[in-house]
Amino acid sequence: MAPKLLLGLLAPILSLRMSKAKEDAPATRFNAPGDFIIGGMFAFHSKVQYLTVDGKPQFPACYSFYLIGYLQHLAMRFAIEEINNSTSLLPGIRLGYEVHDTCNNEAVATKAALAFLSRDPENDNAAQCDYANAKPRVIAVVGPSSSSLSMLVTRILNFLSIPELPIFFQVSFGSSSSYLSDRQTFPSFFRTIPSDSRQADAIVQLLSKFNWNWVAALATDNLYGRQALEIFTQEALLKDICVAYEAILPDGLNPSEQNAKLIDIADRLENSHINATVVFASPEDAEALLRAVVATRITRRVWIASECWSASPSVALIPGISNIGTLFGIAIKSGAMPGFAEYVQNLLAQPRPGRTTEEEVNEQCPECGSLTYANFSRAIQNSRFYTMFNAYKAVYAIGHALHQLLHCDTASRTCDADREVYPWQLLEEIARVNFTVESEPVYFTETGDPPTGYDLILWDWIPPKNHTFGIVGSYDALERQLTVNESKIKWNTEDGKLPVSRCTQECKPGQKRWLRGEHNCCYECEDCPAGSFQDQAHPTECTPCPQHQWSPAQSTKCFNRAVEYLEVTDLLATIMVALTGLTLAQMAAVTGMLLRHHASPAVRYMGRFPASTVVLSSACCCTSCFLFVTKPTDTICKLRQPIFFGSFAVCLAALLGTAVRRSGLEQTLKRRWLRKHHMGFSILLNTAVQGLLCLLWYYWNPPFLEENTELDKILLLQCEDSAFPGFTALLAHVYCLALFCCFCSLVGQGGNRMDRRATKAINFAVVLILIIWTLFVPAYVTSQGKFVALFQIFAGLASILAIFGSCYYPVCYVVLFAPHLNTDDYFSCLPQDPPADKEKPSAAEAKG
Ligand SMILES: *[C@@H]1O[C@H](CO)[C@@H](O)[C@H](O)[C@H]1NC(C)=O
Ligand SMILES: *[C@@H]1O[C@H](CO)[C@@H](O)[C@H](O)[C@H]1NC(C)=O
Ligand SMILES: *[C@@H]1O[C@H](CO)[C@@H](O)[C@H](O)[C@H]1NC(C)=O
Ligand SMILES: *[C@@H]1O[C@H](CO)[C@@H](O)[C@H](O)[C@H]1NC(C)=O
Ligand SMILES: *[C@@H]1O[C@H](CO)[C@@H](O)[C@H](O)[C@H]1NC(C)=O
Ligand SMILES: *[C@@H]1O[C@H](CO)[C@@H](O)[C@H](O)[C@H]1NC(C)=O
Ligand SMILES: CC(=O)N[C@H]1CO[C@H](CO)[C@@H](O)[C@@H]1O
Repeated sequence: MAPKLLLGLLAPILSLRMSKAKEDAPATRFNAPGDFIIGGMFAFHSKVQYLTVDGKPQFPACYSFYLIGYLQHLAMRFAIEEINNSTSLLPGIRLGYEVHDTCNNEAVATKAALAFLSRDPENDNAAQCDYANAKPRVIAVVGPSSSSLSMLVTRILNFLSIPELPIFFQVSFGSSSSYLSDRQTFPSFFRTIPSDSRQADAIVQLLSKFNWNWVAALATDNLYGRQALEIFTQEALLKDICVAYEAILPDGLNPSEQNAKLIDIADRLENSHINATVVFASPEDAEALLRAVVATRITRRVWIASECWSASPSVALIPGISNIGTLFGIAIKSGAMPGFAEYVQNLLAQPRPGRTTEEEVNEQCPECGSLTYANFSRAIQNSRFYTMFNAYKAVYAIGHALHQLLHCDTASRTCDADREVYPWQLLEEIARVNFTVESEPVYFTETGDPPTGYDLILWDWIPPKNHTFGIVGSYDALERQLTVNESKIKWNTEDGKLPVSRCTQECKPGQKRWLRGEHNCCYECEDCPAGSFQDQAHPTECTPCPQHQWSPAQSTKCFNRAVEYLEVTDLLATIMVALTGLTLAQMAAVTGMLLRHHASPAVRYMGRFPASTVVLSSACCCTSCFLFVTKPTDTICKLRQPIFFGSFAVCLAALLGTAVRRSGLEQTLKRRWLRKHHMGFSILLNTAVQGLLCLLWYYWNPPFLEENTELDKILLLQCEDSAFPGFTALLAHVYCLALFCCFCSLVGQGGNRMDRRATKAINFAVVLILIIWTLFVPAYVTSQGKFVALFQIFAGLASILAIFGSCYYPVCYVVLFAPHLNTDDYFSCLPQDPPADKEKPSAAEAKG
């Protein structure tokens, strides 16, 4: 139904060709007979005119000869002839061709497409209704170049078949629209040029490479331009490039209106100070635009030309174009076609068969009769930058597919020439081709796209009227990577330096962006504060450093903090350790002396139990000091305070017991057992209190290893003795104990002279201890850092020395230097009673 309707609508077009019926078809300029015919659609002209004759609208008339389109068709013919000559590809098979001019126009292209469908080349009306199993004259179509025409032609060709079974396929060489990658809509479309999405990627990479993020984008008013612009804007946004000005170039206006609009666009570009402009345009539109730009005297900007006009000779020849600045072009990567220049030269020199049928020539191409090689020499010189090679590759792709389909055997040089070939079979085969031509790989992805990349070209103007295109980089379509050789780029700026196109200058490393306005290319910069850093992935944020690291202000990274803790090697700690050692040494000396003279009255007066308790516990307390000057671990943190305060409390408890005895307060105790064992009781009780406080502490809020980061650049390992009920409670208990001891030694009335002296000594020691710890508290509370722990060691050592100094040194003095005083009498001791002493030491002392 639908196909018939379409044919009905197209009948007037079809009848046009019918009137041109000729007798037997000779080889003409645009046709050659062969076993298989390849169709070609090329734009020999770029414009059409809609004329009316006697008020009747006419078929559009083509004008404005398009040299590159003509060369593309020659490249196709060159490839066909090469394949015909070849003994390895399609041996013995002759390919023919049938080429039509599209004039870059939908109506003209439709006519050409329908011509391919007709059974009889001379009768377009012989259209068939069932193409599914038909064998059209043309097995494949190369072209057309423009994306919109490709879509139209693909649709027409597929429309006339059973929808799921495309009968024609095209290998297009110039249609870059990414819509054509849609396999649902264009199942039979293949192409030898990359899709526009790759081009957008390449341009965005180029902009990023040179740090241009404030750009303008202009596009032709057609499907190609609008779509390329859309894809580019999207890709740019992802890479933080702002398209600050966007415009569609005018189309279809009369020349003066069009020029006015272009001048307006150029004025805006001039006033915006945007230094980089991307132009997706057809060569004609680009030429018109750049004429306006040259007229507006915009100079020293950067221009990026899309693949369509990246090497357009007509643009390059605009007078004064060399002032516009630096022009980059994205050109489709192509290869050399050795022999092509000679081929064209020979062809144009030959007397052409087309000349005889002047009518046929004039119908398609009136200019073609007068062409000489000189017209093409410049384009052929630069053929690298045009799409000729892609037409050439397209023909080879068809040739290779046919080669497979006909089961050609290269060794025996035979093909199954009689095989029926349907276009849909060729379609399957072409999806599988994989070969190289002129060392360029040719195959098609699932979307019908090739593995072709781009060349980045730089225009160079040679005064007065010459130019060259230099290749300064390339884009790999598989890797999706643009590489640019910067040393080859000559910047056309005042100072020859890289031009800048940014809304605001880039932030320095270590600064974050403070966005202003809607564009995220416009911002102010702010230093990241110390303790945070700026990473490239989040330009608008400062990321805080992890706990174990630090950073100065305006930093791009964090540094590991130096781990510090109180070590023996620190000077103060060394001094403390030495002091501790000395204390332990004098303790050992005193102990040794006491042991040696254990029988002397002076020593016996002191009593063994309290003396040994004091010595042992203060030794323990001293030893615990070493736990404060090693690398702290959690266990050490948990152990050190209980050991320190526990032993110190035992020491004080023993002192308290002695004080109670010497001061005679013992007698005031009610219970007899208490009177007898008050010393042991005091020790037990105070140990129990310490134990209980520790239990509470460890249950509630135990000490732990702290990684202190308050100081810059340093990770301080220290034990955190949580305030309450831990450290404070232990300290308070010890302090109260000392206070009580002081109280007892003050209140008590000693029995005899010696007892009073002993009480005074204890009192003196305890008062010293109280002073030391009273001073300790404010010093401890107000200080910070690793040396704080030393205060505690110092206080502990001083307390122990105070006890030894006032209680033991006098005894030692008497024993060593005043033997005349070392008598029972002097010490008011009980007469020596060794057996009792040995069996019941505490009882013996109790009597003292
Ligand atoms: C094909 O072969 C003919 C005759 O051998 C030769 O003149 C012609 O140049 C060849 N064409 C190509 C494209 O190789
Ligand atoms: C080809 O070159 C000749 C001589 O330079 C010129 O007169 C003619 O217009 C050119 N043809 C085309 C189509 O450009
Ligand atoms: C094409 O063939 C080459 C080897 O001849 C192979 O490495 C490559 O993967 C093939 N490519 C595809 C798309 O099949
Ligand atoms: C243009 O420059 C190229 C390379 O520098 C040179 O080969 C060519 O002859 C020049 N053409 C003209 C018309 O000056
Ligand atoms: C870049 O171009 C220079 C010549 O202009 C060449 O010497 C150099 O090798 C090229 N570098 C790369 C990476 O291709
Ligand atoms: C463009 O270049 C000019 C001069 O080289 C400079 O003053 C201006 O700031 C640049 N514009 C942008 C947007 O970078
Ligand atoms: C081997 C062969 O058939 N070569 C022919 C290929 O086609 C050209 C014309 O396009 C002929 O000239 C060759 O003879």
